[in-house]
Amino acid sequence: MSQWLPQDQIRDMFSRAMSEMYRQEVPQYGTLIELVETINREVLDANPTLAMELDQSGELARLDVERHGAIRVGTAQELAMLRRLFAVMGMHPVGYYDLSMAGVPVHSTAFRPLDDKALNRNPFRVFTSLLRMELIENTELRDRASEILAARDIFTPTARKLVATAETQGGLNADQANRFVNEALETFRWHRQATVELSTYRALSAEHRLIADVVCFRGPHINHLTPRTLDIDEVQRRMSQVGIDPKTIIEGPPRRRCPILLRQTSFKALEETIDFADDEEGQHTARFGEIEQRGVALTHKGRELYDRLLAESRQQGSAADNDSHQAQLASVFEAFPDDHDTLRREGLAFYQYFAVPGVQADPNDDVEALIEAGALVASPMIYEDFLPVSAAGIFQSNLGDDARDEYTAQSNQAQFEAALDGAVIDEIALYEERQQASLEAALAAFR
Ligand code: OOG
Ligand code: NI
Repeated sequence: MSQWLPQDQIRDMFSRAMSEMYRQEVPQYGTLIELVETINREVLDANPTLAMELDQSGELARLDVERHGAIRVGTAQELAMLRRLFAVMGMHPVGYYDLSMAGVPVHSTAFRPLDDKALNRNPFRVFTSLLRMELIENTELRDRASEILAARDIFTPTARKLVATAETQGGLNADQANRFVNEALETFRWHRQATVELSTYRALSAEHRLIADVVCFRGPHINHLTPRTLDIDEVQRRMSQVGIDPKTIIEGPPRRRCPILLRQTSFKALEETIDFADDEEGQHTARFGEIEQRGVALTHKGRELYDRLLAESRQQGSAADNDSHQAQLASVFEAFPDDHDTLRREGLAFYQYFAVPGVQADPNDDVEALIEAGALVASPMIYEDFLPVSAAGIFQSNLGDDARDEYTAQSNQAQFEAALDGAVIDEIALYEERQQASLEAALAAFR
């Protein structure tokens, strides 16, 4: 046995510590978690088959701990150090999201675990955005922002040291891991004290609220921590009963028999009192709440169909309320097959294959024949990533009415990767690999 604590365990410790910290920082988070847990229990009680399927795929166990958070950083150095810090916990940058086309001057990735075992242990993800400084038009303000960012270190000295230790040793022992979790948490903590005077905050905020949020604080406070629900429509309906006011529409695909990708809703950011460096007091909104429901991951072909139908629905104009929005989406998405056999056969979605114990079969048979014969089961592979259009909707709903039009900048993955000091992993390639590996393992069972 290795003397190092498994990365999966460090990530699990970290995600629990983060949840505890956020519960204390944002009381509504606790209320939301209770509502989601209640509704998840109701769904499972009412659907024993679903409960059994989730149990078999290992998803039931992860449901209660599953969270994603989000942060926004200001410099390449910060992003590159985060990459190293998350790697200690087995989290790696997956996917590239350009949000400038939606009027948000950032591009992003998600740090998350990669393989089946790690995902089932704890799929904790952090959506991480980097401010695109070149999109600040006012050069004086841009220089001021760069100066302010250059003067801060968002990592504690001990966190930096332990990351380096993990890299050279190849891991952390239990005591080091405990310290690492506590020290890493500091980077994500909320700070009521801004690093700048109120006037600087106001000037940055006038350029874009998000710029002020990234630049004016000691660190990239975690701005939401999202639990996963099995029924987002029900959560949306019942949020107001627990005193939470959700955004108007649920982002993503409509409700379906076979959920696909990701549906999300959020509630408005808190108004928080900030102490500025010149002893002035002011208000800032940074933190909000969000809920998500995850469905099956789509192949390139499936994703193209999703993007096309979403665009079609958006062209019909935005609906006034969630019910009409969902009705409009549902009618457009009738063109998207809604049973797993068709989704699989048409190569629209990813599946994990399992050999049914005790059934003899010829491993050279066609996959569909093996499924037909009851030798092989295909279980939907959960989408582990994010959706740029949805993310833009979440950003905008929380930035308020002053959200602006598109930036003309091009998406720039190469620039993002240079800042990250590493490549982002292609999410579709990962699903493909996992699907293929599960099929090979299942077929090997028949030999
Ligand atoms: C991130 C918003 C995107 C999601 O779930 O799509 C996001 C942010 O506001 O920093 O978290
Ligand atoms: Ni989110």
